[in-house]
Amino acid sequence: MELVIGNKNYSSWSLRGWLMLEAFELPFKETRLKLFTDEFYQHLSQYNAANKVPVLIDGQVVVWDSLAICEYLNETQLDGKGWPAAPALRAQARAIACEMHSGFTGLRNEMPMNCRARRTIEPSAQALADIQRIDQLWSALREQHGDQGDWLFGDFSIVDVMFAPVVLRFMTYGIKLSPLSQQYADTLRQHPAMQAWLADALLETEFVAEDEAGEPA
Ligand SMILES: N[C@@H](CCC(=O)N[C@@H](CS)C(=O)NCC(=O)O)C(=O)O
Repeated sequence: MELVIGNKNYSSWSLRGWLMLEAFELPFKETRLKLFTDEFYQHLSQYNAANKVPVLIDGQVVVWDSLAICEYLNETQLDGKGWPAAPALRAQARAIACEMHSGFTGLRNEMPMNCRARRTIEPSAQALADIQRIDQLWSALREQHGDQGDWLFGDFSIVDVMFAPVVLRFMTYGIKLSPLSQQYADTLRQHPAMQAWLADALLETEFVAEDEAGEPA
């Protein structure tokens, strides 16, 4: 398999596809493109007109969306182990992953992922509501599943993959969380795959103006 991604410092959607492969120890070749360059769009145009990363290529199969990549790998490589086993928990996990995939626009717009930076911002009411919702979700899930493992549903799952960039956004903008949520954020940030991503991100030198926000902390 091959995964095409953008800059590790900035590309939050790429991190999801990449973490799914790395955390579940699935072998793949990584192709990293520089976001928003001519080379980026030229390379992506060979797959389809969506022109976005991440893209997973598995033989004749091309999957060009982070959540669809997680689902594809769950079905083809993991025998369903990417989600909780019980149908009720699986439905809840999917709802949360979809909420992350399609929502939290205040947070996403105002706090772009920027691994190397440490910034302060004044979040809008919408971004504050997003932060509060995520904090409540994480705390409630950790309270519910804390005795079954370190992750939101006990075992590591696609839900943790979906929230990985949020953990890095909170790190960059110094967002304060409740104790259980902070503990979870620290655990996810310390995951060896996340540490490897961060190490690579810190070696990058490209500056993407549209993904820079806030004042130096
Ligand atoms: N829904 C997509 C979103 C992917 C996305 O927006 N990727 C950004 C990079 S982080 C991108 O490729 N942007 C290029 C562009 O918008 O031209 C997913 O989940 O993969």
